[in-house]
Amino acid sequence: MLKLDRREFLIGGAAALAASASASAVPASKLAQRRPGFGAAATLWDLQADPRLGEAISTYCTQVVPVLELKWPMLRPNAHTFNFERADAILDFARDNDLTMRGHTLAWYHDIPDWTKQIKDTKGVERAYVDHIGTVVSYYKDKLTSWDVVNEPIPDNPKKITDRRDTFWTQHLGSNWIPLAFRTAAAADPFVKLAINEYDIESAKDSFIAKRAAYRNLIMDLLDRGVPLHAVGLQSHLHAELEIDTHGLAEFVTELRSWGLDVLVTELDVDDQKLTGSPAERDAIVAKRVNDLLTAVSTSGPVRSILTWGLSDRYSWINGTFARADKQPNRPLPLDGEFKPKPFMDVISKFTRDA
Ligand code: 9MR
Repeated sequence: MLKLDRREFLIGGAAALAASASASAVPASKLAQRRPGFGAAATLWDLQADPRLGEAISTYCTQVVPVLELKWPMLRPNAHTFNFERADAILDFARDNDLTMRGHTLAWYHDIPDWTKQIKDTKGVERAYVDHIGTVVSYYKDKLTSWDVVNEPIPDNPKKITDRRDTFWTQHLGSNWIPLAFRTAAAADPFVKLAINEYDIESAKDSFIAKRAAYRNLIMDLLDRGVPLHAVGLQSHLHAELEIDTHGLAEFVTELRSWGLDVLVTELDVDDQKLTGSPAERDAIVAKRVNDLLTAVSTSGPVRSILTWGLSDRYSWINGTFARADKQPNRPLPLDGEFKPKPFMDVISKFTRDA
C-alpha cells in the first residue's frame, strides 16, 4: 500500500465522499476491474459520440484527462471569456464514475489563440497569461489532482543542456515564463500537484538523451529557484522502432525522486507506423516497449499515475499523424478498435496492481 501525499489525500477523500454519497453509481464488479492509478485522455466529442469509450474508461481507469477541453483555444474564445462548459462536462463524467481528473495544460508553445498572439506589449501578454492561469486554476481548485502547468519546454535536438524552446511566451516574458506559470498556479490552488511535462526523452537515441539532459537541467534550475514544482511528466509517446533507454531513464527517475519530485507517465502510447508484421507481432513489440518503459520508471518505486493518450485504437491522434504506409490501422493503445484489451493492457495491469 502506498503512502498518499497531502494533495492526493485531499482529492482521494473528496472522491471517497462522492463515492459513498452515490454508492450505487459504479458497480463493485466494475470497480474491481480498475487498474489503480491508471487513466486515459479523452475528448468530449468522442465521449459523447461513442458510449463504448466512456464505458471502457469507467471499466479500466481511475482517472481521466481532457485532450482539448482545458487548452487555451477551447477555454478562451476571446480575451474576456472563459468557457468552462466542455471541461466541466468531462469533470461531470469523472464524478459520475468515481474517477479523478487531471488538468492539461496551462502554458504551452502550441495552441495559443490568435487574440493572444495579437497582443503586442509585454505587460499585456503578462496580464493575459497570469489572468488565464490564475482564473482557470482557481475555477478548478480542489477539483483536479494535478495540472500540467508547463508543457514541452525543451526543443527537439537541443545542442546544450541550457537550450529551451523558443515560444511566444519566451519572446515576451523571457525565461520567467516558466516560474511565473508555476507561481501563479500555486497561488491559485496551493494543494493541486503542479507538473512539468515533456516528450521524446524515453528512448535510446542521441537526440532523446540530449533532450532528457536539458529537461533535467531545467528541472534542477527551477528547484534551485524555489519554484513550486511537484511532479515531472514523462509523456511517453513512444516510437515502436526505438529501444527504451532503460538504464538512463531509471537513473533519471531515481534522481527526480531523490529531489522530492513525483514522476507521472502522462501521455503514453506507441507509434507503430514503422513496424512490419502481423497485428499480433506488432502488438507484442508495442507491449514490450511499454513494459521496458514501466520497468525503468518503476525501478526506484511504483509509478502512481500512468495515463495513456486515448484508450482505444479507434480514438488516437496517432492514426492521423503517423498513419501507416500499408493503410492498416495503427495499434498504439491498450484497447483495440473494438475495445478489446491487447497485450498493452496486460502490461498496465502488471504495473498498477500494487499502486
Ligand atoms: O492529441 C491532441 C490533438 O488532438 C490536438 O489537436 C493537439 C493540439 O491541441 O494536441 C494533441 O495532444 C498533444 C498533447 O496536448 C501534448 N503532447 C503531445 C500530444 C499529441 O500531439
